[in-house]
Amino acid sequence: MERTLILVKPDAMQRGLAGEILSRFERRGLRIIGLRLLQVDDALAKRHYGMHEGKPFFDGLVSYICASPIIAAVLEGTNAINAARQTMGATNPVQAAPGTIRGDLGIEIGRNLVHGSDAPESAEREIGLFFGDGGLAPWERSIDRWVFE
Ligand code: DAT
Ligand code: MG
Repeated sequence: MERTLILVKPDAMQRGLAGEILSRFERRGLRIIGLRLLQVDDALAKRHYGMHEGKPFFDGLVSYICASPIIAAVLEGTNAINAARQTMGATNPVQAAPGTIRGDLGIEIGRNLVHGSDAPESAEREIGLFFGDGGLAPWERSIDRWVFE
């Protein structure tokens, strides 16, 4: 069982695609154990995207993620990190496979709809950034057994 951090980015929020995007993860079998709507500020954006500092697209990336309220979600499931990234599709929507979120809903690399953690260490770090003050509600196994076991 693994956890991953998902962000529904401002372009998806502005286009009214939040439900569609969360629904695709849900239908895949990933459980929502944390969910919040928030406005990312410059400081949080720079921490979240710290590994990209110095790259030519960094400033644009930071202002993009701050452009409107976003949804942050923690998803849990078997191989949740890789499962979510498969459902998201490749970073550049033009290269993302049809059937993926980015492949079906986008065309611009700078407006690629969704973020997902890329490794267990980044998932832990990113979940801490967005849910460090709590707010996770892991399901009781007695409840989820009916669907997932
Ligand atoms: P991903 O979001 O698939 O994990 P990443 O971590 O390499 O991709 O990059 C973070 C974000 O930065 C990505 O979602 C979109 C933006 N980005 C990456 N490469 C870019 C590029 N060459 N030009 C513009 N934006 C880019
Ligand atoms: Mg990444």
